[in-house]
Amino acid sequence: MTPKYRGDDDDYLDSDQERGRHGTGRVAKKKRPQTGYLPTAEGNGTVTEVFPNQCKITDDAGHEFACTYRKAKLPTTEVRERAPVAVGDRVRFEKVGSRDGVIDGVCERRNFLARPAPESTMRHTIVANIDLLVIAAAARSPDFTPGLVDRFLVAAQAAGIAPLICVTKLDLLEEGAERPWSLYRDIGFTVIETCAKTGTGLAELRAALAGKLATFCGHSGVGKTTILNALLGFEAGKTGEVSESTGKGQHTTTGAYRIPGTDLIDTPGIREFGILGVAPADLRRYFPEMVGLACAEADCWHREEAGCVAHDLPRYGSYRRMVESLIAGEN
Ligand SMILES: Nc1nc2c(ncn2[C@@H]2O[C@H](COP(=O)(O)OP(=O)(O)OP(=O)(O)O)[C@@H](O)[C@H]2O)c(=O)[nH]1
Ligand SMILES: [Mg+2]
Ligand SMILES: [Zn+2]
Repeated sequence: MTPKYRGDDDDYLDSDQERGRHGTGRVAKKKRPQTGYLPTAEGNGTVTEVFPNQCKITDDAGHEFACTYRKAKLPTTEVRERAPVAVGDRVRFEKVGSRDGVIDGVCERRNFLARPAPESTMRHTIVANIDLLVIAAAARSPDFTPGLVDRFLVAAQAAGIAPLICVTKLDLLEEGAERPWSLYRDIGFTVIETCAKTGTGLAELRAALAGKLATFCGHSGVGKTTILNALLGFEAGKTGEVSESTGKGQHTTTGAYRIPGTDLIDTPGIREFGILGVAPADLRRYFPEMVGLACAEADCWHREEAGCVAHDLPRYGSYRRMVESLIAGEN
């Protein structure tokens, strides 16, 4: 396989080289038709890891292949994808020898989680065909960041993927300290408090994951890989210290990958998560606490309308920032 890009940025396509090549700006507005996906039954392998020019596939017998792409046969999408496939994609591939292959078809996706690739006009599909998005956020080091959690929650719901909030590093929380994540439980989301060091919450997390293809996402350094290692009881991936000077993780995991022999997908920490494919008018549907509010206007967008009763909700600021940026055509 080609060596993985080992930059210190979010992941390989966040690198300067890619920035220069594709320019800056927003996700392309121009839509290309989305055609060419195969029926799921025509697949004979599943993508477990994606590299710049090839990917890793596991066939239905559990054998691994390093695959390149027969590009002319792959689907075209409404926006340019930064890679022809994503982890979790069901594909049709032709074997070349016992360890290599060529992908000549991608099957329809049941769902997918995507964001605008940073500083480019491309879409970055992080994973496809998953059952559960585990949104990892640390209680401390780095501090709990509701903004990113809210964005992942919106993206998961919009994609039809069940979200679960996994609070990590409970051992670092001072006694009696506030738990800002309780709010999410009150709203109705599943929240599990965990600690990889002491084992707190691991049984509960394991039960929630059972039988599901789950993806762990969140900021760098929150302990995604550490908790996956703890759940599995072996070192599935490398972990790295949180920087003392910045209080942030150091982007230890550099690409999304499915841990061999498991239903668990680890992803690299991301700095920000832009929302794609959500119309401003639909955003309120993904804030369950806003559904059924008794605002004066029946179709209230919860902005400056008279008689709006959403302004006192704890996540109002987060909603408002997101809806304004969607209206402005940002994400
Ligand atoms: N005290 C404490 N430290 C933890 C816990 N879980 C993880 N850490 C530490 O947090 C640091 C970051 O852990 P990683 O698992 O590498 O974090 P990550 O989310 O995978 O980070 P990226 O791969 O960069 O996205 C490591 O030094 C871990 O030892 C925990 O439960 N308690
Ligand atoms: Mg990691
Ligand atoms: Zn309102």
